[in-house]
Amino acid sequence: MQAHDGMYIDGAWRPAAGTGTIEVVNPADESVVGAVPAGEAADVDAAVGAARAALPGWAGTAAAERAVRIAALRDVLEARQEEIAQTVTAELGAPIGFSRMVHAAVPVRVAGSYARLAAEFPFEERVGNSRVLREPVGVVGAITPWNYPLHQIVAKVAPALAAGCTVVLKPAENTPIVAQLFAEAVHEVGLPAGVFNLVTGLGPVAGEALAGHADVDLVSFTGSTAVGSRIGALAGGAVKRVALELGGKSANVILPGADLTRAVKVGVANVMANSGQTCSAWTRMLVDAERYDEAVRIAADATAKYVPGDPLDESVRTGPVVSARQRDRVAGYVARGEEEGARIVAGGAGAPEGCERGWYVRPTVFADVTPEMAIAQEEIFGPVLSVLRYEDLDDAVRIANGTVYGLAGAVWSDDEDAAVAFARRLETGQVDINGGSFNPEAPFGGYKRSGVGRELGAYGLGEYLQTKSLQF
Ligand code: TXE
Repeated sequence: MQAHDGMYIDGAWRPAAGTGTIEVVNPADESVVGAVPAGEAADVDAAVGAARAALPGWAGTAAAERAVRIAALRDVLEARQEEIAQTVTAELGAPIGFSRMVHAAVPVRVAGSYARLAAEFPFEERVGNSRVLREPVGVVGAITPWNYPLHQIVAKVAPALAAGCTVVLKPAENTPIVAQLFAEAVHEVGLPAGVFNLVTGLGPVAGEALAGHADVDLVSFTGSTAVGSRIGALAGGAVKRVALELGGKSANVILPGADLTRAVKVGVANVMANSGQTCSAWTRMLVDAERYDEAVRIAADATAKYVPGDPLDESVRTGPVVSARQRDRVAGYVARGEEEGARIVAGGAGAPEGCERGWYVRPTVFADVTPEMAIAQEEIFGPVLSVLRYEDLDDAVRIANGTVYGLAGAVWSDDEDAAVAFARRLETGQVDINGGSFNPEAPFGGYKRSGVGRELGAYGLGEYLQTKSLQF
């Protein structure tokens, strides 16, 4: 796999300040995929300087012209989808079919939506005797995770560019090569030098230097709640804007009368996708006491079909998790669930059969989970589903809202109005009704400790704008 040994700064690949490198390892077989430079504060400084210098030109470029550039970027991402999918599979371990369908395809849709929005968004409006101008916030520091590596990049960079901001990206250390591919795409469409810059590196070094940089106007971060809270504190101290997309522990509430088989099977698929490494995954399934045993049986049967294997095998739906650390984290929670008295009905501890190499875990379902257990409270970030029992709708609301998180969720009912009424009671940023389907323009983000701000669509664009009013 081709990796650049420099940083993309000011429109060119430049040597890194230091000599340190980060090895990128394939989670499926532990082979080394490539190496990227480990950026330091000096690299971040150079990138922020380039972004600052490029800001007046880009902010002053007509929105319609910015839209044309974003549309061109979308086209390059589309043309390079197969290469992107292969790269994500090599770095993350996602099954190749999923990499094509989601990791490579969704960013094309998101970039396309921002090409449209840049052209159509009302950057100016009249409010009574005032003219309200929506102007770019300035230089954006974007820090992204590895779980949907290209999507997370595009969901920050595309709206920032549409708004007229310039960007320095620090991608996750596990998946930096797809970020380099993104920088190549930016280069190919000829965005002015300095509008987009890439610094690869470790979180506590390059990430921290970017988040704390005095000349960054907005930090947009997706990752763990622990790091997000630290970045929020840094930004708050410096009085700069911040957007945080953090963890989740979303509830999939199956109301009495819903199609149980469908709700449970779709619920299992939602948790097992991407080896459970999805912040919005419905990791808690809530079922009424009467149908609880039947739901557990369907969930166990459905999960048994997720047999882990080589992500390059087209028939495999479950790959490894991203790292040895992530595998150990999942194993720790599986052990914890058993200690707490939950009952394993599918999967369990240890590596799956035939997966001696690579960071594989067994897709697991816990029954008899009670709301206070750690496996029902904490984000596991692996293919582990907890099935909980509720007595009535008030109980279901109490359990669903009973964590510090509030990112996503689902409600199933044979009566759509009842499902919507229930969804109104949930403290969460997104709810899928009877399965839902991904809308790249619907606002995405958290209530409570799942984050601050929204991504995607016009709401996501709004994060990168500041408002000025002129009175007449
Ligand atoms: O996340 P980190 P990790 C959750 C999930 C997972 C856990 C740990 O539960 O098990 O987090 O994953 C950069 N200053 N999510 O350790 O560390 C880092 O380099 C500035 C949920 O991978 O938060 C990377 O680019 N930046 C999540 C990014 O932050 C720092 C997706 C995320 O890494 C930094 C990923 C610092 N001090 C993990 N430390 C989601 N919301 O989808 C790290 N980083």
